[in-house]
Amino acid sequence: MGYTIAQKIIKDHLLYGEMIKGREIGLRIDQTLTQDATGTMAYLQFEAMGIDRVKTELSVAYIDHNTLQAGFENADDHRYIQTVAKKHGIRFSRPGNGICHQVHLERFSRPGKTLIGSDSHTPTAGGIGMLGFGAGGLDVAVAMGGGAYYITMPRIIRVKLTGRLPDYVSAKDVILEVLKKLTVKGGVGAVIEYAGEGVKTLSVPQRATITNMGAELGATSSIFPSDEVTKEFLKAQGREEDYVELFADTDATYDEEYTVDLSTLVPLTACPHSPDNVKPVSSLSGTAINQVCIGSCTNSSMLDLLTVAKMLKGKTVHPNVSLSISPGSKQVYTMLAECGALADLISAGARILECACGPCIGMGFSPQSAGVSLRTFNRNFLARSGTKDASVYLVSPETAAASAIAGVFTDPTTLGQAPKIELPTKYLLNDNLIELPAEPERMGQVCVERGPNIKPIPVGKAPEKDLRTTLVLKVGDDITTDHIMPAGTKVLPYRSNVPKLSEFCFTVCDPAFPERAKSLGGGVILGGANYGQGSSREHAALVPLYLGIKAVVAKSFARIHVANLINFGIAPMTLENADDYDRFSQGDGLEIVDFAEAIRSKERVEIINTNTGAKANARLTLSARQREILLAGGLLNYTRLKKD
Ligand code: MIC
Ligand code: SF4
Repeated sequence: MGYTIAQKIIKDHLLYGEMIKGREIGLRIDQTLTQDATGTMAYLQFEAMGIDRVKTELSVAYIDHNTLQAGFENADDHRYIQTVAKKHGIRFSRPGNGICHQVHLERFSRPGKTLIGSDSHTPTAGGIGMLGFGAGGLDVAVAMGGGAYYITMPRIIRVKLTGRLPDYVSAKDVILEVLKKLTVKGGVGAVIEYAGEGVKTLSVPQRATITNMGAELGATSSIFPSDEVTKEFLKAQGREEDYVELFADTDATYDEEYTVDLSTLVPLTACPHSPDNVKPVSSLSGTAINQVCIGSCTNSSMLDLLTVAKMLKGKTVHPNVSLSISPGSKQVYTMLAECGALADLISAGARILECACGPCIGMGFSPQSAGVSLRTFNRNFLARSGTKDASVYLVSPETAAASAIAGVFTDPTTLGQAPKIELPTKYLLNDNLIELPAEPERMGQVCVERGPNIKPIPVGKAPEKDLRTTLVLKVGDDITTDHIMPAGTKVLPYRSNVPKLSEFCFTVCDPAFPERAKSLGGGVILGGANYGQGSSREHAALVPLYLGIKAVVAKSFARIHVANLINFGIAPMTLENADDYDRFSQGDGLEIVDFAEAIRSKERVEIINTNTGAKANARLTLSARQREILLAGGLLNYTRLKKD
């Protein structure tokens, strides 16, 4: 039987386990990346492991998220990451060099290799045929130390692309179409593989837009074949030698298959507050808008911004609209400047932001009260923009530009013929903002600088024999990590200060939660379906740990978050019968007899509501390794125990 693309890469990197769907497997990781909002924690954990030098082929630390420096905190964290990277063999992409996924795609991604990153959009690299996974910082730290990265052997969903995109319809519309079909839960446990004749018509940056938003499907990863188009891109990036051809075998089999005919697609938008709430742009035509943001790791490539520049040339952004543009990388930014496109953007009235995540993570550019914001980003979760009552719509760069000029939702296909954009056959190559690490013999001379904002990391404890506690919070379906641990200008500076960060935990849902959890000494959280979707931020587990959360019971969990919970010693338990959710109310007393023993050896536990006497069964779907981690009180303790 033949292999799919992902299966081939997995087979080449398999360290533990068997390639049987649903079983846990351990993979050798070739490359890692971190960004600054998760990186500080990842490197603190790497240091705690006591390993001198990274063991990967390549590890890169990017500074792209926390670039608004309203106090000393972010700047201190950047300095810490710069020095720790220099000491331990990690390349450092300086602030100003661009968004991690865009820069990695341009300069380091390699078909056929594995990559994990402490950021959920790491599968962006699938656009070049690399198998990328978003992971918690601790998992990245372990991989940097040469340890395996564990995932559940995925099922494979094949999305066959046929035809060619019409004028003004773009890669963003392809992934929005897939999100409409599969929803934010449809990719759970799966790798999405793109195939078919339509693949050839898409450039690598377009493919990367599609794999990037596979994260929004809940997918483990997404990947395209590595073909002539990939080769051309690598050649234009001066890296032709990194090319390897990679296709699925013709007799490979798939768990699910879908076809998307590119030629029938229309401009789409994801309406508030979920990336799968997709409608045609035309259905909103004429609706007034206040803000447009173009950029993010999804849509900030040369292709995207050249298209926008052509559409804005000689025009003026509508007076009711504020337009921001954040180029994805220094390469993109410099090339836009050199070819004059930047001047076209500036003169149309675009507010040019630095090449970083910016408004995508709520770092400035929050919309006005009850504002309507069109963004080329990948997430429109409630409050993520920094304005809780704003309505954020996800759109393509083409829809964004057309609407920015008109001041109302505008379907760009109504504009007639689209501008023709030629992608460069040679990109501007200058890696001067990527600092190399110290030579191994000099690493002892590097002094790691730590600011006062870096506070000790909470460490988990072994589970209690019997768990008697309180249901400290009950929440609904599709809770994102932005609900659990919000980001934005006010909160992000505290990513290395868990006590301070804890004041913001779950406040989007319930402002009283942090105080209540503290006064009760913690407890259990009850969630609905797809609990923990979105970002890879391990703070969404680390902070609940600090607040005393012992277990999370939910109807179902998102992949990265469940791994983070286990890494920090919080037991994830899945309700056997989703209706039992209704048998529990916030504030109820809970009891799980023989809790520790259940974690050691049982598949299920009985949860007793000590207020009402109601009972519910919950599954402990854990591998033997995960059980040991929970029994040790988390992965750091487990790794230390293994070392001794
Ligand atoms: C995001 O898009 O939500 C982030 C910010 O990039 C996160 C990482 C983080 O929270 O630091 C992600 O996607 O993992
Ligand atoms: Fe940055 Fe936004 Fe991409 Fe996250 S999704 S890495 S915040 S640009």
